[in-house]
Amino acid sequence: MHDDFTWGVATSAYQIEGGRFEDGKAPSIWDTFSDIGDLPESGDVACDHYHRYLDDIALMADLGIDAYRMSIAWTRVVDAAGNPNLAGLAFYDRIIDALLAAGIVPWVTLYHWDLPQSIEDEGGWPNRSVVEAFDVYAAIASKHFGARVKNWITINEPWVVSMLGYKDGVFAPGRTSFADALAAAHHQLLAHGRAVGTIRANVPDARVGIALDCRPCRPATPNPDDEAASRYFDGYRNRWFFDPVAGLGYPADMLSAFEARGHLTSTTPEWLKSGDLETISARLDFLGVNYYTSVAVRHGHDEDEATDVPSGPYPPSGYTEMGWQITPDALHEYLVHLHKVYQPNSIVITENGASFGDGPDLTGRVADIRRQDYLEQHTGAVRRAIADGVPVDGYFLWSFMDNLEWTSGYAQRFGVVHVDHDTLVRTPKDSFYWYQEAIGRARTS
Ligand code: IFM
Repeated sequence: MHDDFTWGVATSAYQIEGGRFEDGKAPSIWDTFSDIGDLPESGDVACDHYHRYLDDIALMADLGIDAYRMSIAWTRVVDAAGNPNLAGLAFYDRIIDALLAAGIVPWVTLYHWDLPQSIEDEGGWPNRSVVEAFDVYAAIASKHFGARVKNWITINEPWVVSMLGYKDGVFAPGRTSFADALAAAHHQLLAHGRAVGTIRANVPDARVGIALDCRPCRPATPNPDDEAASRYFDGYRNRWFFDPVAGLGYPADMLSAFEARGHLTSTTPEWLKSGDLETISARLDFLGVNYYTSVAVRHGHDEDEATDVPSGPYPPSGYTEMGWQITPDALHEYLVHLHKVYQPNSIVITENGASFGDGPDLTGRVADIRRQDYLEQHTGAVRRAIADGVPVDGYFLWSFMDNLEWTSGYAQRFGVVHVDHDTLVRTPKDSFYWYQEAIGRARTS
């Protein structure tokens, strides 16, 4: 790893902040979803980072990271009329100032799933007017924080927002139309492209990227039906996002497949306007990649993630408690693939990590050996990709601390810091010390 390689940890606003009613925060779609849905827990208090951020930043300093990837809650900093909310901006001022004072570089994500409810009420991501609203937000945030924040991520995991939120209805806002999900995907990518220009206009030395989630896949068997299913899954899950961002437009095979399945009325969708693809493929300073697992795809399962395929192409070395296969080789292979096909000038792993439920033993120690193994294997995969010539320039571990894992509540624990969700006491896990040492070793090697 080169000297400028960035080692960091990542979180997102709704998953850690709490402070739902503080300082004029407006409701987001996740506030609504937790109010009306059948969720185990809400983010109303979460890790109470809203009030405990100084303690959390002190732990981050102890961890020895270069950078902290956080998200801003749109609903804290912009009011329903599109004007800045000064009290909300001041909360992030305090965090950013504390990070900088601790020698930690802030990387700010603008959108990590918490759409203002007022915008959802006007149609949400499927309605093109969201692009303008996002640009107003990006302008407010980049003008306000740009002197101190140079690293910007526009949107996190647009596949999840579109498909789980608007097609499957299992995430906020809980809608179930494939056609709307495709429009939601397009408008997120368009909002991303517009925001790249807006951020650069306000922060001339900004480094801007997007965080795309990926699920590398292979056919479960050489059977042509499995091969076709895998090709479709790859298009639906990965290429639909990576291709347009890289300037290749929407994949032609998927436009036809979506039309054939009735998700689009034509291969020239009505939401695709002249100039959109140019906006979406704005030059990036880095491509953010979130990687957790890979899948083997079977015929009949080309839109789901069947994890029970016994002998997939990437034999898993185990499973995390999300039920996800542990397949570090797929990360290595996918990084090589991204480099070859899309040639980004820089790749940053914007998320990677694992859910394991280990808690403190009688001495207070959290011996989360499985997470250490996972991290060791995946940072090893990143090293191998770099040795193969892939320009990976950073790695953000998901997550700094146990937090609200969306509809799974607090039961799934991704943190290197354990959080007791009754007392909110933080306890660094063994993986925290493993990461601290790994960063130290990388700096001196
Ligand atoms: O917790 C999430 C995060 O919000 C987005 N990426 C995947 C993580 C683990 O599921």
